[in-house]
Formats: sequence, C-alpha cells, structure tokens
Amino acid sequence: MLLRIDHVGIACENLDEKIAFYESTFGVTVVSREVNEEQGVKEAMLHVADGEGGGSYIQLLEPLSAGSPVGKFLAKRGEGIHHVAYGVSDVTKAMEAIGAKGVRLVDLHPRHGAMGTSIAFLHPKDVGGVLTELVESPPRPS
Ligand code: V0V
Ligand code: CO
Repeated sequence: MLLRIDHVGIACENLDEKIAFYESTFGVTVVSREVNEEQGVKEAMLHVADGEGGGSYIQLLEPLSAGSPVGKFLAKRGEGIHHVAYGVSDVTKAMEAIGAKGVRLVDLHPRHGAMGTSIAFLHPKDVGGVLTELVESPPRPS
C-alpha cells in the first residue's frame, strides 16, 4: 500500500532560518514554498530523492498561529519531528483500508497538500504516537 516515504514534517519556529540550515548543512534545495491556511502552516519542501510515484522530501513547517496543530505542537514539545508522510497511489482507498482497521482518520475527506497533493492524516494516538500522513501525488506531466 505504501510506495515510499514522501516526507518527514519538521516543526520549527522560523522557516527561513531552518531552510538556510538545511540547505547549508545537507546540500538540499527548496522546490516549493506555500502558505496552507487550512492546515495553519507556512511550509517548504526540500528535495531529497526520487522514488516510486513521486519524490521524497523534508517538509519544514512554521505555524501561522499558536492554536494551529503545529503551533500547539511547538508549545508542548518544541522543535522537532512533527509527522511522517507516506506516498500512496490512491489516498481515498488507503483511508478506507486503514480506517477499516480501526485507526482514526483525522480527516473524513482528503485535503489539499503541498505541490498539488491530496493528503489525509491518521490520529497519532492510534499509530503509536506518530502523526501519520498519507500523500497522493498528482499525475506527472508526460
Ligand atoms: C498532537 N499529538 C501528537 C502530535 N500532535 N502526537 C504526535 N505527533 C504530533 N504531531 C498528541 C498530543 O501530544 C496529545 O497527546 C494529543 O495528540 C492531542 O493533541 P492536542 O495538542 O490536544 O491537539 P488536538 O487534539 O487539537 O489535535 C491533534 C491532531 C491535530 C493530531 C488531531 O494536530 C491535527 O489535526 N493534525 C493534522 C493536521 C496537521 O498537523 N497539519 C499541519 C501539517 P497527549 O499530550 O494528550 O498525550 S500540514 C502538512 O503536512 C501539509 C500541508 C503537507 O504535507 O502538504
Ligand atoms: Co506534511
């Protein structure tokens, strides 16, 4: 069901500073920067590798407000890994299959993610404390 690790989401206080750190330390490059109001984040995707069905990235996340998911996470735990995202070929089918196992879905329907993806979150309390995201990439241009 899972194609690859699509991204690791990392919560940070200052997006520009963290981008500069990752670029200079690991030699990775920002391929997308977006503000996602629905998810309450300002985020950047840094490309690591290509994989089955899409790329693998580091996603740096700065909260838009203290009450947003990343804002609450930072206040409770500080900077660090916020979520792990797996690539799937069909996010709706994956949600159905995983939901049928008794894992709570945070979203009833897929949401808009970075770079035109469709995403859905699984509740961390049902995944051993790991906030888990499913990502369906848009078809590649041919
Ligand atoms: C919260 N908890 C976590 C967690 N966030 N555990 C592990 N990893 C995380 N990231 C734990 C928290 O410690 C609490 O446990 C419990 O869950 C309830 O947390 P809360 O702070 O009271 O928050 P809630 O219940 O209001 O919300 C938690 C959920 C929320 C997971 C439902 O954060 C959510 O909807 N997340 C999905 C959306 C999201 O994260 N968007 C930002 C990334 P204790 O302390 O009670 O034991 S956007 C993104 O990735 C995009 C756009 C993309 O990839 O394209
Ligand atoms: Co993400």
